[in-house]
Formats: sequence, structure tokens, C-alpha cells
Amino acid sequence: MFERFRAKIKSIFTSRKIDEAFFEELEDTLIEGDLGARLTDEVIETLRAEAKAERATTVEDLQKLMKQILSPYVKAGDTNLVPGGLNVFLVLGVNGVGKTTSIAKMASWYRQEGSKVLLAAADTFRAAAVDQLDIHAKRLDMRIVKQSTGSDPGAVVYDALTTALAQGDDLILADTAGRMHNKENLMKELQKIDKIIAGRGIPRERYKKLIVIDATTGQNGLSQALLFNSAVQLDGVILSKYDSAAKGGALVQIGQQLGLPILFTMTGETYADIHPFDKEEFLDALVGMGD
Ligand SMILES: Nc1nc2c(ncn2[C@@H]2O[C@H](COP(=O)(O)OP(=O)(O)O)[C@@H](O)[C@H]2O)c(=O)[nH]1
Ligand SMILES: [Mg+2]
Repeated sequence: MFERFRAKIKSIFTSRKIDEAFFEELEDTLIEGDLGARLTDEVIETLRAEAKAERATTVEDLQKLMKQILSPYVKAGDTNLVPGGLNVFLVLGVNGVGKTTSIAKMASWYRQEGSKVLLAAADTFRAAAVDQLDIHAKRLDMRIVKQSTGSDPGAVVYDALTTALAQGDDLILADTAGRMHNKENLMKELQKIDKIIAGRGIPRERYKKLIVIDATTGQNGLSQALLFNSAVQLDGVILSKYDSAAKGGALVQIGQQLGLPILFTMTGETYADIHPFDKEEFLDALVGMGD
């Protein structure tokens, strides 16, 4: 998990004097790691001040301080379903980030936990999208609600809700489009789906709007989260493609600006490549601790 960035930051923290050159190199690396200029400035300034105040001289002291500084911006989300009724996860994000793949992994995860899961193929915009989810449904031997390409995604979600409520399901995982003719159309469509779910009486605590962020996309991750959040208030993040090329800094920015918790990290292409977000491990990697 983001080995490349971790190695870089580790090398800065390893066996050297804590001097001006150190802080400059750390600053460059954090910017490269997609922490953004503003947050990087803040981290470096706080680190300088606290290192001085606490007379931190060793690299371990500094790594611990940096972890403390970043900690408030990184939250692990609760992955447990709320028992006693239907939960709905509306999975959002731009094209290609890993929505459909993440849904398949979560479907497998929650079924293993003993939950009754229903898939909803509400990305009706792209021709291949319904088929893609359908293939996962077949492989996983899981129920899916779908209509043809171009049909109303709100209607698919409505149908899925009717089916799930009638069958006493625990969870609907709803796929959505990541692109339409334009951004405004997409956001309007998502708002419509959002209203339909709320209108069917799914209480807020059972309904999660989750954005999938590709851990290798960097700064864009923040603007994507801001965009979707302004259309439909988001509840959490799923971090996909969290492997060697990933950096993770964008996630800290999302945490700082939107306070969103992270539920899962996804690391590969098999159904087992899903992990509840581990805050300690993430922060350790971000400051070059651990291995
Ligand atoms: N390595 C890796 N690849 C992923 C992951 N999630 C998705 N992918 C790949 O990324 C591409 C886009 O994924 P998809 O689920 O179709 O994205 P969507 O457009 O958001 O639904 C596919 O080739 C997936 O196999 C992940 O966690 N790790
Ligand atoms: Mg998809």
C-alpha cells in the first residue's frame, strides 16, 4: 500500500539532521503526495513550531508529531450495517474510479457477514455498465435489479427499494453513472435518486452516500468530493486502487475540508481485495513509519 510514497518519505526521515533542508524536502514530498499546498504549509509550520516547543530532535519524535498533526483529518468510518431494517449505499464517483468493482467487493463482504444483499444497476447511461454489474451478480450468485441502458436510474432504484423491502433485505448497493452529457445533468440525476431513497422512508442512519476516490488520482480527488458533496451530501469515502502507486494525500484534504470518514480501502481486482479502513496503518504510511 502506497509503497513508493512511503519509501520516499521514509528516506527523508531516515538518519539526518533536522534542519532547514529537511523541512524543505519534507514540504516537497508532501506536495508530491497530494496533500495540497495549503495543507502542506499548515503541516510544515505546525511541525516546525511543535518540534521546537517539544524539543523534538530525533526523526521518530518528528514522525510522531506529524502523525498527531494529521490525525484529526483522518477518520475511519463504521462499516457495520444498522440492524433491523434495510440499509442503502448509494455509490458515487466519476467514471473509472472503481464504483462497480467496489460494489462487487462490498456485496461479497457483506454477504460473508451474513447480510442479505441486493444490487441495483442504476448506471444506465453507459451501454456496458449494466452488463458489468450483471456479470458480477452472476459470478457472485447475487440478486440484481436492472433495466435496459438509457432507462431512468431513479426508476431502477425505486424498483430495487420495492424488491428489497418486500424481501426483507439488509442492504442495497446501488451503482450510479459517473458521467452524463454534462456535469449538471449528472448532478440533477443523482439528486433525483437521492430524493427517491429518502422518499421511501429509509432513515438517514441507514442510508449512506459513498464516494469512490481513486487513490492514484491525486488532487482531483478533492475536487470530485467537493462536487458530489455539493449535489448530494456525502457520508463517506471508499478508497480504491490503494496500492503501490497510490499516495493518499488527497484523502487527508478531503478529511480536512469535508470531515468525511473512510469506510473501506480496495487494493486489487479480486472480491477479497477489500479492507475496512485502518487509520493507524494509513497514518504510519503517510509519515513513513512501519513497513
Ligand atoms: N488495481 C485496482 N484496480 C481497480 C480497483 N477498483 C477498480 N479497478 C479497475 O479500474 C477499472 C475501472 O473500474 P470500474 O469499477 O469499472 O469503475 P467505475 O467506472 O467507477 O464503475 C477497472 O479496470 C477495474 O478493474 C482497485 O481497487 N484496484
Ligand atoms: Mg461502473
